[in-house]
Amino acid sequence: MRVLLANPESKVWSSRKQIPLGLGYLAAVLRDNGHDITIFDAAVEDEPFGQFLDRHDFQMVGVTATTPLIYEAWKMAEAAKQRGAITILGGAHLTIMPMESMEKPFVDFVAVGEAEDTLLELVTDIETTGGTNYGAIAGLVWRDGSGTAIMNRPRVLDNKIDRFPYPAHDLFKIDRYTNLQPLTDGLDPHARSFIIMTSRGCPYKCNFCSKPVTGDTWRMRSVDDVIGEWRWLVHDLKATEIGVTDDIWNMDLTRAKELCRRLIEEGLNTVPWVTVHGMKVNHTDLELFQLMKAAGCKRVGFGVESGDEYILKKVIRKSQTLDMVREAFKNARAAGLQTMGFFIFGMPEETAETMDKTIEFALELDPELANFMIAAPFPGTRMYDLLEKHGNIFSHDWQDFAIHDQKARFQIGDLDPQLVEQKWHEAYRRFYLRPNRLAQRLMSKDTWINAPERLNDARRMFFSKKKAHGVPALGAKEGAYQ
Ligand code: B12
Repeated sequence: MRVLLANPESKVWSSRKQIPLGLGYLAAVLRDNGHDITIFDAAVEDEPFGQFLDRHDFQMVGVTATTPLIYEAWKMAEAAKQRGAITILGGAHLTIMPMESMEKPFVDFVAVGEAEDTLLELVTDIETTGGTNYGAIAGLVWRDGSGTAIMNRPRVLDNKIDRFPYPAHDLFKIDRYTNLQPLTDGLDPHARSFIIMTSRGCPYKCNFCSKPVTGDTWRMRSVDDVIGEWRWLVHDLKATEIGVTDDIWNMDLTRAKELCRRLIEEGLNTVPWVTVHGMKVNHTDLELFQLMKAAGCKRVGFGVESGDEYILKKVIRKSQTLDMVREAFKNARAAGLQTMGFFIFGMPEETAETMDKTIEFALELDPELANFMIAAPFPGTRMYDLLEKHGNIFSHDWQDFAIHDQKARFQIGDLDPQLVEQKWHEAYRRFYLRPNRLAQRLMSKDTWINAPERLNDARRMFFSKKKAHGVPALGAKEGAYQ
């Protein structure tokens, strides 16, 4: 079957572009089974989606979506349906709210959860029987003869994830993607950047984290399988930068060390790599960071979230203490790695005092890069449920569910949304307007090459704008130091 897999363009998240890996996995599975697969990632294409569809003839069009991108995904599905294609949607948002999309007449199917098998079974069924077995495909939502949407039994997550082929990295226009942390310098801005996922999921239960696809599970690929893909990226696809994009690649410390040892043994440590989404501070020790350094890692990021022990333990339930964070930063630095910290402002129960502690903690840890975010309540999270019951979420427009935006999104108890925004700005000012940091920025090439954007970023991060809550800030972009 001729299948197009499409990724909508994010208006919020625009400066870092990396491949939608989920589509890469789906493409690989379908391709291995003889189907003709094309990928359209609106973030990097030159032409509008409709025009692209007019030049081709796809039998099926599949679109992926996270929560803030669902409207764009619907537009794509509608355009595909108008041209006669079978349409299917999948991804994080569809796994939380499959029926919302089934209400759209231009959506034929929704896949809930991981869909390597679901999509293959669907395509096979359509080709071989004309579509008589939809009811038997786990994880599929479809319409019966009377037009009623039916949700099949869920697909059980497979523990043996080595059986999935490597994502079809070669189907993406890789030269059009940015490096993995484009606004942070220190890494090659013209790198051929690939991402790799060595494990799926995370067992921790942080109140803000939306993980509909994997739930609270963690499943790892074998070191051999990961090394095989890494070798393909370096030797065949000529990667010059690699990003480990797991939620928690170091969950199993022994395996993490083994992976590093193998990268060294195989000579794959010549290509720099980063942990794009960070790693967890527990499950680390000095030896791990030393091995990572020797294996080519440049920079590690950690979800620090808060400098207040109560918020960390009782509100976020992060399962880490401030001392564990200190220890991880100390060890990473001792091993010669650059560090990066992610911090959140505006959790339920936050006060001026707890947010001040977060700022102080960022200053104490003093990572090369600090990324401050304002809490966003994604549906399906503990935080969302709490706010729905006891708080006030200002907007239920999914477009506003983006974390890298300077708006507070809710009120609960004594939490003051305006104070949250003030503290967020204060954090950026106090962290980056220190004389040594300012000097660093002024000496960085990026500051001068991208002067207009950087000025804009500075204005947005350092200074408050008076605005009504819940009104999206036009042109808002992600944190400039990500
Ligand atoms: C890498 C990543 C990014 C990257 C790249 C995203 C991209 N290019 O698409 C960057 C950094 C740019 C990013 C940005 C954002 N991200 Co992000 N990201 C991830 C991360 C860590 C990995 C995604 C991934 O590759 N997963 C691995 C693949 C195998 O899984 P998958 O994508 O879910 O795909 C499987 C199924 O969902 C399904 N499927 C997916 N698409 C489709 C399509 C069809 C047709 C079908 C049939 C099936 C299907 O089949 C796939 C294979 O099994 C996830 C966390 C996670 N573990 O998933 C968060 C995650 C997806 N991101 C999230 C969020 C919130 C965002 C942002 C909105 C953050 C923000 N700025 O506010 C932006 C949105 C931008 C965007 N493009 O969507 C949330 C989504 C929550 C939600 N409710 O939607 C997640 C789950 C993180 C979290 N725990 O909160 N993200």
